[in-house]
Amino acid sequence: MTPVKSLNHVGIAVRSLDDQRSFYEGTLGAQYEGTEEVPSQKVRVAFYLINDVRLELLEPTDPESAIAKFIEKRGEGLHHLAFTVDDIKARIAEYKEGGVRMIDDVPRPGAHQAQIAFVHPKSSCGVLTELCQPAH
Ligand code: CMX
Repeated sequence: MTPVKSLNHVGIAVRSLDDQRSFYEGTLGAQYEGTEEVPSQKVRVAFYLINDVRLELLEPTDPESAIAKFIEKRGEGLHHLAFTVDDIKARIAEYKEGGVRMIDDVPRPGAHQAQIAFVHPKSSCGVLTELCQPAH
C-alpha cells in the first residue's frame, strides 16, 4: 500500500458556522481562512488554520446532507479525518483491492476544488476517513 502524505484536515460537524466562530477564532486563536459552499456534499464549510493543522467546520445546507443526519443522530462533534494523497484514483483502486470498504468508488469534488473519496467507518475503526487530492 502507498502511504498517505499527511493529515489534510480534521472535519467537525456543526449546526452553525457563525455560532462557532468566536470559539475557534476568538478562544483558540485559529486563523480563519474563509467559507465555501460545497453543493455536491450539501454543506457549507469554514476552514481554520493552527500552524499546519487545518480544521474544517461543516454546516449542513439540506436536511438530506450527511452532516445533517450525523448531527441528528450523534450531535455536533468530530466527523472525519482527511489525509492528503497524490493519486486518488490509484489509492481507491489499491484500497479496494486490499479489501477496504470505500463509500466512494470514484472521486467527487470537495472544497477548494480538491478531489475527495471516503473510506467507510466500518473499515477504519469507526473513524470516517477521507482521501483528499488537492487541486494544486
Ligand atoms: N464517523 C464515524 N461513524 C459514522 C459517521 C462518522 N462521521 N457517520 C456515520 N457513522 C456510522 C454510524 O454510527 C453507523 O454505525 P452503526 O451501524 O454502528 O450504528 C454507520 O456509520 C452507518 O451510519 P448510518 O447512519 O446508518 O448511515 P448514513 O446514511 O448516515 O451514512 C456514511 C453514513 C458514513 C456512509 C455517510 O455519512 C457518508 O457517506 N459519508 C461520506 C460523505 C460525507 O460525510 N460528506 C460530508 C463531508 C463533506 C466534505 O468534507 O466536503
